[in-house]
Amino acid sequence: MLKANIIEKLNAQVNAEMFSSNMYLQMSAWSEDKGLAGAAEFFKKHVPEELAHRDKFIHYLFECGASVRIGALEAPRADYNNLVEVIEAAYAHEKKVTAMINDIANLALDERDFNTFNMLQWFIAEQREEEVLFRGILDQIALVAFKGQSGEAMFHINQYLQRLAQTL
Ligand code: OFO
Repeated sequence: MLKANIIEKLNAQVNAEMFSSNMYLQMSAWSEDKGLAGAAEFFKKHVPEELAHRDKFIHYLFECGASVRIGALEAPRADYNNLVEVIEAAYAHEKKVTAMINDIANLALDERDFNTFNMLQWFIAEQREEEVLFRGILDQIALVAFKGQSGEAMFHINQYLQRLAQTL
């Protein structure tokens, strides 16, 4: 039996994962608009991944006999000045999600809810991977001195994202 405060946080996380999915879909659409097919593919790969995260939380709530409450979703940011800004926004978002997951883990420990704490281990590892992924892209961006300008560096990063998309 889950405590009400844990159920509330898990339901909030269900919404957060749906927001993440929409955010990546919007980032993919932005990239498509700019002719960045590699970036568009890379971001699109994250869309079902985030929905799979949502489903893991929903499944856990069901397993525990708790109710699922879907809330309203904010529209994700649609306008960016360049691709560097998009990647930075994705990285910042993943760091925010990591903080949310850590917050639930912290509460689970406070409540001695070891099942929830155990379930969250998968997400803690996943968030580490997500942060490593985006930090790695930002490293490549620095390496080719890409600051969002059109030209060789942008071509390079778009291709790099295309290759990364194949590995996701
Ligand atoms: Fe991108 O990990 Fe879920 O939100």
